[in-house]
Amino acid sequence: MDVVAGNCAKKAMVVLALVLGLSGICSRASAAPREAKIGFALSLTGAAAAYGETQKDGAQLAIEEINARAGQTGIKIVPVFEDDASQPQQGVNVFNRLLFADKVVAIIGPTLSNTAQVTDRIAQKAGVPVLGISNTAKGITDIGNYVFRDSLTEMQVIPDTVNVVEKKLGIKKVALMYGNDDAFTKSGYDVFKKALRDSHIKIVTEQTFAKGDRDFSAQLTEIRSLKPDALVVSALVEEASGIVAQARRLGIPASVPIIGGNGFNSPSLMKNAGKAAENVIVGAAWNESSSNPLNRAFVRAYTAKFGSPPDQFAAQAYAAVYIMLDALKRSGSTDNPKALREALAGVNDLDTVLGKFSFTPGRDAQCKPVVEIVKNGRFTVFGE
Ligand code: 1QQ
Repeated sequence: MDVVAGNCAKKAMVVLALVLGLSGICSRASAAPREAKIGFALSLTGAAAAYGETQKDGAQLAIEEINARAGQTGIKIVPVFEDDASQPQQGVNVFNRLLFADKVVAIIGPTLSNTAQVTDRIAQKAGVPVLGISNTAKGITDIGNYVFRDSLTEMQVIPDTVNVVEKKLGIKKVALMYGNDDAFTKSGYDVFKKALRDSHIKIVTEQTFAKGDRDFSAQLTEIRSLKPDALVVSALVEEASGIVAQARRLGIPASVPIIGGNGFNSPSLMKNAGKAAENVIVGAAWNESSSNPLNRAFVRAYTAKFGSPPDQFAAQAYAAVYIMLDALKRSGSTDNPKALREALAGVNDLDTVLGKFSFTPGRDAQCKPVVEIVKNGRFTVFGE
């Protein structure tokens, strides 16, 4: 009798232990979501800091929103933010740290194509996905199948910009200016040149400059003497601001529009160049006024948190974190870079602040460009 009772008690204890154990597992699963460690390589200092700062803000907002719902999704994003200082060599140091010390499951960034063309090879070799959020130069995703971007390339945006400008303003001859020491500014120059030729618009002069230049009077004086219908510029925003301000100061009239590539998409253009930035025309991947409900909520939340509205760079960073979340959910893991790569390749028609988002077979962004014009210090829609 005692033996039987003892057996029963033992069985009951085993059952109890199982129940407690299982419920322990279950409650652990809902209480502690799986952590996805994601590296961010952003230009928080140096020539591209104006972009990196809003990228960090956009990413941080998305991470906060996602982590607030981690109980439901089962995924918590643990970011590791690093500053690539707008320099390829610092980008290499940052990538090495993120990949081999922090062991992140993916990297978002780096800010500049000039850095990405070096760093993304390291991620490719390590088999860890990298998602560019502002790389628009040709060839970045050709580095390999672990390299993605949610930023439209110059090639995807500029021909459209030139078309819209040609149709609306009927320009016939332009002056072309570009930075000859940067992957993005050179790529933008190549694309502008081809698009202008395709539209039978004459290039009356080509002028160059380099990162860090502050005085553009020699180039602009030459340009002024040739009386172009428009000034076309491929520059990062620091140099773009100087060129725009000095062009007007040197007497290139406001009736001669200035047309820029992706580097112009930062509101620091208006902050630095003031009134001279009025009527600048630029192609973009996103505009603040988009009526997409996700975008309206994003603009509201961002403005409330940071005190000024987001720019395109913040929007692309914010979208990238949600693209990662979508892929992480489908990959079935938070620490398997290979599975995450496969899942990223499968992102399809995802609702984002950039609109419905998919990757092309070559892992570039597939979303709609917009042509903007600066009015009263804001980027407004000029045409689509
Ligand atoms: C690039 C760019 C820059 C203007 C943005 C950071 O588009 O480097 O590709």
